[in-house]
Amino acid sequence: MIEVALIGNPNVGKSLLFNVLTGGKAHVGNWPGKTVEKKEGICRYKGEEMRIVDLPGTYSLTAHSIDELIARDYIVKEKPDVVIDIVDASNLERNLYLTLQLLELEANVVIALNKYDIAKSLGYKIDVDELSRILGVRVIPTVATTKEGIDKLLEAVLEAAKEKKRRRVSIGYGKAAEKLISRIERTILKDKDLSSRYPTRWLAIKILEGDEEILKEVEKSRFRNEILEVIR
Ligand SMILES: Nc1nc2c(ncn2[C@@H]2O[C@H](COP(=O)(O)OP(=O)(O)OP(=O)(O)O)[C@@H](O)[C@H]2O)c(=O)[nH]1
Ligand SMILES: [Mg+2]
Repeated sequence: MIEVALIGNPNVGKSLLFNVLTGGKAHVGNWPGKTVEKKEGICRYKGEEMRIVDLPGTYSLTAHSIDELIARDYIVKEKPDVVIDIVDASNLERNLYLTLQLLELEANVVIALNKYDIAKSLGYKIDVDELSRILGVRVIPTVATTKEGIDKLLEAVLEAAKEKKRRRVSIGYGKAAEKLISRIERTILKDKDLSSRYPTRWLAIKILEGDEEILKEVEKSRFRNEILEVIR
C-alpha cells in the first residue's frame, strides 16, 4: 500500500481532488486528540493501491495553529510515501510558500497544479517544465472539476513512490544563518534518536526559529545544552 497525503492552502480544490481520487468513499475520523476531521480513502490505479489522507488546509507549516501542526506532524512522523501538494495555478506565488516548506521538510512532493483552467482563462502562462526543474519535483497541471490531468498525476505519484534517490532542493538563508544551521546540525547528529526522527537541516532551522514544539523535543535530548548553546 502506498501512503499518499494531500496538502494545500485553503480553497485550492483538496476536497474535490480527494473525491476524484477516492471515488468519494471516505472514512471520516478525527486526528488523535484533536477535533479536526480526518478523511481517508483508497485509490486504485494500474493495480496499485494508494491510501489517500486529506490533511487540513494550511498556508504554512509552523506550529502556530492546530491545523498546521496536524499537517506537519503527519508528514514528519508518519512519513507518507508521497505528498501531493495541491497548488492553485491561479495563485501560484502565495501557494508556493507551503511548497517550499514541504521541500524543507524533505517530503516526497508531487505538485498538482490545480485550477489550471482558471489560470489559463486569466491569461497566465506557467512554464511547468521550468517550475518542475527549479523545485526538483514533478509538476502536473490538473483541473479537478473536469478530471483533467488526474491520470498523469497518479502516474507521477507512482513514479515518485518508486524512486529511491531524490533530488534535494534546499533554500539558502545567507552566510551567517547557514553557519549557525551547520553548527546546530552537527550537534543534532550526535543524538541518533533525534536525528533519525527529523531531517537535521529542518530541525536546525526550526530551532533557530524558536519553534515551540521542536524546542520541547530538544529539551528531552541528552545533548540539549550543546544544541541550545548555539541560540543562546
Ligand atoms: N475551475 C475550477 N474550479 C475548481 C477546481 N478545483 C476545485 N475547484 C472549485 O474550487 C472550490 C474549492 O474546492 P474545494 O475542493 O472545496 O477546495 P478545498 O481545498 O477542499 O477547500 P477548503 O476545504 O475550504 O480548504 C470549489 O468551488 C471547486 O468546485 C479546478 O481545477 N478548476
Ligand atoms: Mg476541503
